[in-house]
Amino acid sequence: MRLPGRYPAPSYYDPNDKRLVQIVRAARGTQRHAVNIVGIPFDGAVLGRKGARGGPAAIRQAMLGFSNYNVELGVGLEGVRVFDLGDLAVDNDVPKAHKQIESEVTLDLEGSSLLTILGGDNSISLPSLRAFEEKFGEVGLIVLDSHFDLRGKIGGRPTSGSSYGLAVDSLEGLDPRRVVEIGSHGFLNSRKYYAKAKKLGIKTFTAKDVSELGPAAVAKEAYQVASKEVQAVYLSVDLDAVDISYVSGVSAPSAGGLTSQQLFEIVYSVARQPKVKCADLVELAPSLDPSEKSQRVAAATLVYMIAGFAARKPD
Ligand SMILES: [Mn+2]
Repeated sequence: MRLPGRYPAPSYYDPNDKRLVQIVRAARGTQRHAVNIVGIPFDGAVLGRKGARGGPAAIRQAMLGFSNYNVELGVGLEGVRVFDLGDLAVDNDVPKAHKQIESEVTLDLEGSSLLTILGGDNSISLPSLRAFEEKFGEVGLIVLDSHFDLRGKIGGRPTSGSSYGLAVDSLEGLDPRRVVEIGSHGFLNSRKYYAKAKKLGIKTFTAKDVSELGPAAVAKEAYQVASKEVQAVYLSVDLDAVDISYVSGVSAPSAGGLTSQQLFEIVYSVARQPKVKCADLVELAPSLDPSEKSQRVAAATLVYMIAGFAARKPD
């Protein structure tokens, strides 16, 4: 079952400045050659502070702040097809919820389109990746996150910190040498999980690497690694990759993270690539940030995903 996604109405009408929310249309099923948006308001597996179930609604609300043209990129969104498939109604129980997510996301994946999934806690990336692998076979993965999220199950259950660990352990189509993790920094990870990443052959870029190499170079190399010899790449964005000064409304805010501009540049560059067929955006917990800054950064991230798709060269 799905509940329709709701967008606010613009407070004014200017024929020279159509707002982005006026481009988004509701749809019952996934559309071809389009950006399809689905929400998963679920935070039953979060390890720290809850609130991510409010993410999809808050992101849609914050979409009101955007127009359809980007001066820096020279990219317009007037011609892009954007459809909202609504929010999944999922069980509170983690294993049940994950089964539901896996079967629903399977329905929404489509080779000519970009499916954007609004979380929800980071645990939803695991069933989404499972659906992705079932649909496309051998796949690659690019992650933006302050944490490696390479844990195993805790208490027999997946958590918001285990998605990529369980994915590389259990998905045959996901070779860890096609996994790239961008954004680790500070005292936020353990030596053991870093060693696990290295042992598995996961490519890592720290937040410092992003500053030194530049977001565009990191995005380019990440895509080369993740897309090698596969037809489909999944992009997973944990909003806690961004520094706490921009994003405090997440379960685990991070001091010393990426700037929002760095995140946008990487997301845009990756979303432009033809093999990227699904992107999730997780961990926004709007109740933890009354200033509403975090949801604006999250919504802008979604807009850069849409812009990346709009800027793709026709096949
Ligand atoms: Mn995470």
